[in-house]
Amino acid sequence: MTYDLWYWDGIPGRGEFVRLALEAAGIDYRERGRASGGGSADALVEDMQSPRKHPPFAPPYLVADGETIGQTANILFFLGEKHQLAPKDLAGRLWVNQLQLTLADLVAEAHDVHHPIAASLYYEDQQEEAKRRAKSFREERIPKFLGYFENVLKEQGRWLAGGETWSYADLSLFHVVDGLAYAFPVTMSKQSRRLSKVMALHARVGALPNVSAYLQSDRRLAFGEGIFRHYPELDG
Ligand SMILES: N[C@@H](CCC(=O)N[C@@H](CS)C(=O)NCC(=O)O)C(=O)O
Repeated sequence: MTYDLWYWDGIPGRGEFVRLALEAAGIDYRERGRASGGGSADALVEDMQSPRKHPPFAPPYLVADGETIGQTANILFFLGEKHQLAPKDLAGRLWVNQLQLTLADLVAEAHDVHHPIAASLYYEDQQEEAKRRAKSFREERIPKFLGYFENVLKEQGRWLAGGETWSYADLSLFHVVDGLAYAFPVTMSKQSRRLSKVMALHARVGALPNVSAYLQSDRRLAFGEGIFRHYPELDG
C-alpha cells in the first residue's frame, strides 16, 4: 500500500517528521500537497474540505487505506506500530511517543519565537515581541530541551529508546537539531559544545543510508519560511 502524505508545498515544516520516518524506513508514499510529488497546494486545500469521518485540524496528515490520521506525533505512533519504528513493548512505545510529544512542544516554541503574537500577522508586525521571546528561547528553552535529550542519551546509549536501532524519535531529534542550527546558528554553535551525545546522534541519523540518500534528493526541501526561520536579530 502507498500512503498519501498531505502537507503544504515549499517548506519542510511538520511534514518533515513524517517524511523522514517514511524515507528512513523505505516506505512508499506520495506527496499529495506538493507539485513535484504529483499533487498541488490547491489539492491540499480541497482535500481538507472534503467530508470524512475523522477530519484533520491541520496538515500534516496521512491517508492510509481510507483512514485519515492527523497530528504529527499520532501519525508517527501509527507508522511506528505498523512498521516497527519503535520498541514493541508498551513502555517503549509510550516512551518514544513521550519523546516525540516533547519535541512537538519544542517545535511549537521555535515557531512562536518569530510569531509570538499571532501566526496570522507578519513577522515585522511582531518583531519587538519576537526579540524578547527569542532571548528566553535561546538562553533558557533551547538549553533546557536539548540538555534533556543529552541526558536521555547518556542513559540510553546510541539511540533514544536504547537498543541497537533507531526509532522515529531519533529521526525527529535529528530534524529539530537541523532546524535549530539553521534558525539559530550562533546559539547552536555555542550549545553544541555541551551536547556531544545529541550532536553524535544527529550525525548518526544523517549517515543512515536511506536518510542520507533522501537528504541529497530533490524531495528534501530547504528551510525558509516555515517553522525554523533564520532572522539574525533573533539569534544570540
Ligand atoms: N499539533 C499539530 C500542529 C499542526 C500544525 O500546526 N500545522 C500547521 C502547519 S505546520 C498548519 O497548517 N496549521 C494551520 C492552523 O493551525 O490553523 C501537529 O503536530 O501536527
